[in-house]
Amino acid sequence: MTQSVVVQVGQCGNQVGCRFWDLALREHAHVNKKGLYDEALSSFFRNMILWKVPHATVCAGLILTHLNPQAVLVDMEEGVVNEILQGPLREMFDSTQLLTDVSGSGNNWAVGHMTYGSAYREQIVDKLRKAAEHCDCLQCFFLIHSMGGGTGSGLGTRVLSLLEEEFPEVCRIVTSIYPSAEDDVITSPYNSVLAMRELTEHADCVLPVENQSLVDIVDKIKHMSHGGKPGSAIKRDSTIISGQGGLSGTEKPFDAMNNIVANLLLNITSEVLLKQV
Ligand SMILES: Nc1nc2c(ncn2[C@@H]2O[C@H](COP(=O)(O)OP(=O)(O)OP(=O)(O)O)[C@@H](O)[C@H]2O)c(=O)[nH]1
Ligand SMILES: [Mg+2]
Repeated sequence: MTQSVVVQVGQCGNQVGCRFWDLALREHAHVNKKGLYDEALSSFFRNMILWKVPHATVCAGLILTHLNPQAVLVDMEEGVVNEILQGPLREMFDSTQLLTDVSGSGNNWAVGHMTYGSAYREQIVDKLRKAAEHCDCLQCFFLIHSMGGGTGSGLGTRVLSLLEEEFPEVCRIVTSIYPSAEDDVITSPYNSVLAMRELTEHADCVLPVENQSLVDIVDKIKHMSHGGKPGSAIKRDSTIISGQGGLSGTEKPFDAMNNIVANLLLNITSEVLLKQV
């Protein structure tokens, strides 16, 4: 069975990443009602008790204990990662998977790419290697980041080139969130262009997502679910845009948009996550 590692960089990367983990668990729980740890789940999560038993092999039928997402969380501000550590997913991550600084990249690609990229190079490589070592057969890295923010665009693309350097044979799939025309980050067009060049050089596959399109889709779905269109098939608490019933608790401003991206990622990986069911 192959495994994937998710690398979430910057505010946007981490917020989208969390929606992904939340929805992945809900999706899997929906089809695996007995709560068993199976091979499908092992492609994205480690079952911690199992992994503490020497020579244990992953096999279907084991009870879920403590799940640990195969992820590395990087942000040069602490806020979002701290929020994750105080939220419903807090039990899942451990400190070896996290890398934060305090001041952020100030929406500046160069600060993320050059300053933090150089300062944290060793630590990032170390965390990526640790995540890779936990996998029997590492197939893919999923990088999630924004093109508009300094950390997401700058450090995110630096992480991408480090992945290529360290794991040239492992596939790199990047989910890049592009800014909308009304983006409040004034430098986002510059950051996006600089990051785009790096993507063309170092990514195997890029899934570009435009924030404006997400806003439009959320508006449309909300309109339909509130009876805007007769015969609408979208439920009010549909997981397409809503985190209701999930681990997220109260909805934050970007949640509905991020749920769409998380759904997109789940659809790509569903073959892996649901293979066993
Ligand atoms: N879809 C979506 N877009 C986001 C989210 N958070 C921020 N953005 C967008 O991402 C861009 C800003 O990037 P951030 O990810 O906030 O910045 P960062 O990577 O943390 O970088 P610095 O704050 O400069 O260190 C803007 O275009 C925002 O609209 C999110 O959770 N979802
Ligand atoms: Mg930030």
